[in-house]
Amino acid sequence: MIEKVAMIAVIGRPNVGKSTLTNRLTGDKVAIVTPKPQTTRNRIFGVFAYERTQMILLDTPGFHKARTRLGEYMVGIVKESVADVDAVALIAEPVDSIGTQEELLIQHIERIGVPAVLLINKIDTLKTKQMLPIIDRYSKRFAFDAIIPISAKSGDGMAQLLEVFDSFAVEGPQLFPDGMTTDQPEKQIIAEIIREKLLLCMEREIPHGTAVEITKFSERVPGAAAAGGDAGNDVGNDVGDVGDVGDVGDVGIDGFAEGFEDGFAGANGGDVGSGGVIGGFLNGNGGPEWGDGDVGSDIVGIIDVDATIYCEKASHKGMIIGKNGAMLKKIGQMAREDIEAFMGAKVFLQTWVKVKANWRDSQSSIRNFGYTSCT
Ligand SMILES: Nc1nc2c(ncn2[C@@H]2O[C@H](COP(=O)(O)OP(=O)(O)OP(=O)(O)O)[C@@H](O)[C@H]2O)c(=O)[nH]1
Ligand SMILES: [Mg+2]
Repeated sequence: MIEKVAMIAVIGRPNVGKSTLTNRLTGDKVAIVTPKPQTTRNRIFGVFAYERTQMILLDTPGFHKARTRLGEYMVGIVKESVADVDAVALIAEPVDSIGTQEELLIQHIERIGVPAVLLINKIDTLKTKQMLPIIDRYSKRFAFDAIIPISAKSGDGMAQLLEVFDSFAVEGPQLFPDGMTTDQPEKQIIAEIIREKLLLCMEREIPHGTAVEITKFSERVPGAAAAGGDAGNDVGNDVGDVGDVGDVGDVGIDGFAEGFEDGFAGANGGDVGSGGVIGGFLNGNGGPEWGDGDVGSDIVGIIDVDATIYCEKASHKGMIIGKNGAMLKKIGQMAREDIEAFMGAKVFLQTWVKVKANWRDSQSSIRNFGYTSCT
């Protein structure tokens, strides 16, 4: 029986493990995780019950010196989140110095006057005695309510952390229904899965300049006549349509279909220029991380997903597509496996790549891609 709620903003520089911690405590993969900084772009709720408390973690983008309007948006989300919660969990790398980003965040916490705990993450990477100078340095800088060494990866320190988080809970009814682990809509989670694969597969600035838009998300009725053939026709038509858009627009679009043989066979009707349409079978057993549908739905049929990947330069587009479409195929396969595991259903995924120059500095593009303020 939930009687209390604790809203805790998880903040810190990029790559410290905010999303890893949010996923671990939530027990679901609500946020994507990669070894690259600036993975998270939006505020993501991770919801779970701890004893009689509903815990609502606000996973936030990494705090950094913004160089684009998207960066400014991300930093704004962090500041907004801090102002909105019962407590803040500042996560830091286990290093014996307070970095610029940590210092700026501590100053922000001081300004807002919100209770704060410091989580020193990744302690699996160092020896216990190396912890003491780190704790000492931070405790001299700011009166944190607690300083807890943790490993979001291994789970060390979670029991203590949960007790401390619970101490910030306030009386009140639960804000999310039982079993709901995030506020992210399915379409958004699917777009994020594709972005995760882009971050994992692409190097340097390329993945940071990508955004993913889901343009179709629909369920085929199970057992409906000629489902595969329909899919094929759909694919062929869609591909043709997209080709037209490419002709009219500034740059062409190259597409790739990933799914079932039936759909693939039909997909050959499309005409999309160099990228073409490539299809294939996959085992569909899914990645281990995307859970069993707690966050997803109970769809039992086949789900058609069309996704457009936007990047910033024609050269980036070429690299995302890869030789003979090999890279886009790999990204599509990896994403489809995870989307299937998340949705608990078969997925027919088509991906397209389009260039939108400097979109990260365009307010309207940023908004169109779903990066809109959460308040
Ligand atoms: N060794 C170790 N690695 C960790 C731990 N926690 C997270 N990581 C790794 O650190 C990297 C970044 O993790 P994320 O959870 O994406 O970090 P983040 O703070 O959300 O990053 P942004 O969204 O970019 O701000 C990933 O490669 C994680 O596997 C930990 O406790 N130990
Ligand atoms: Mg993150």
